Amino acid sequence: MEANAAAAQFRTGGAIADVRPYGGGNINDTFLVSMRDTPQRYILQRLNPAVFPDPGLVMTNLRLVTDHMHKRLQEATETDGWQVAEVIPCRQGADYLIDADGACWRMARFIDRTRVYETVTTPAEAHEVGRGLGRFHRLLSDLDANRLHDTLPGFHVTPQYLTAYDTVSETSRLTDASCREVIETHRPTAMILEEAKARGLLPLRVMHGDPKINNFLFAEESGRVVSMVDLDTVKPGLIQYDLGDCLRSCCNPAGEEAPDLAAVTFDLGCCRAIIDGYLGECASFLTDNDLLFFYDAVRLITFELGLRFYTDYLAGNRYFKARDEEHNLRRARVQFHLLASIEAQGEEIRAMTGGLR
Ligand code: GN1
Ligand code: MG
Repeated sequence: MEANAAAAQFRTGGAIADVRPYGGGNINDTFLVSMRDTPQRYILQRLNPAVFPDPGLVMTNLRLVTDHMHKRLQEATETDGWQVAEVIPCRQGADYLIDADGACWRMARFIDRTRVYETVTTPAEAHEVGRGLGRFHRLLSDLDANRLHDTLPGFHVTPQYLTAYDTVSETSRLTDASCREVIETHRPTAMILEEAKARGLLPLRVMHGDPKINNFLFAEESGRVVSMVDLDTVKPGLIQYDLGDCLRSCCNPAGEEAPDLAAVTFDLGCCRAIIDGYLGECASFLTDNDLLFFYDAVRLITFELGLRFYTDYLAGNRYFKARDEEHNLRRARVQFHLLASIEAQGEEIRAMTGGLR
């Protein structure tokens, strides 16, 4: 189904003026829908069926999480202007639409007077990102994570990505010596968070799953983060992966698509500001163990994303959208380069996130 036809199936309550591609997601297709007679805009998304085989579960999670946040915000005396994207049902009343090809479409109200960034450029922005992620975790801290579905089994379970890599690399005609070396050096560390989870050191909580910089909405006027979007990957998991992924994404000023590896570094000032903003929201419910594992999480999630990109390169670019055959290889190199920068500054990062173990 075309995006125009899909948009017409939802309860926007008026004539649609324009539907255009929006944002740069690596998995789903996203569109911005504008109306002819009102300024209200909408976000329309087509979920990638190869990645999300059971979109009904994604939407159930979305409902649970957004309803819970709404409830907590209604009870709060100070909401700081935090907003939760409202799900727009289809004309038949369901939360989503399955087209003739089996793909899932869904729509949300666009949160107006906000903007997204592709990189963090000031300490104030970094602090806001940390505060935003902390707010998200805090609002959901009393939602029983077991009520959510695991929509992407194996997502952010590093040892499983290693198993997938081992399988693919056996048969792929492609290889890259330096990526292989990084993977073999880091293989022994891949279990650290899963082991801590299994030993009961880290509790299962509600995680966002993809807290990269362009999933934070900044209010145009105040510059404050007022929402987190892209809730497809919300699931029961470790919040360590979230803070780790947020630092991985935001503290690399050159971005994931950096053409020049030399520009890829992990910015400690940005890291400090994000952690500061985050702890300001979450310190009250985090345990000592939570803090202790934050450094491992930054390191692990950066390694994991590099491994995922590299495996997809070896597999012929089946998961992440890629512009050319080597796009995922270049993305992998960026993450592995960032990993080296993180490890070179390991002591400093550990000191910021919970001291030495
Ligand atoms: C994917 O599609 P997007 O850009 O929202 C991926 C994340 C990665 C990210 C890297 C479901 O997210 O895990 O961190 O690319 N999402 C999924 O840019 O695999
Ligand atoms: Mg995403």
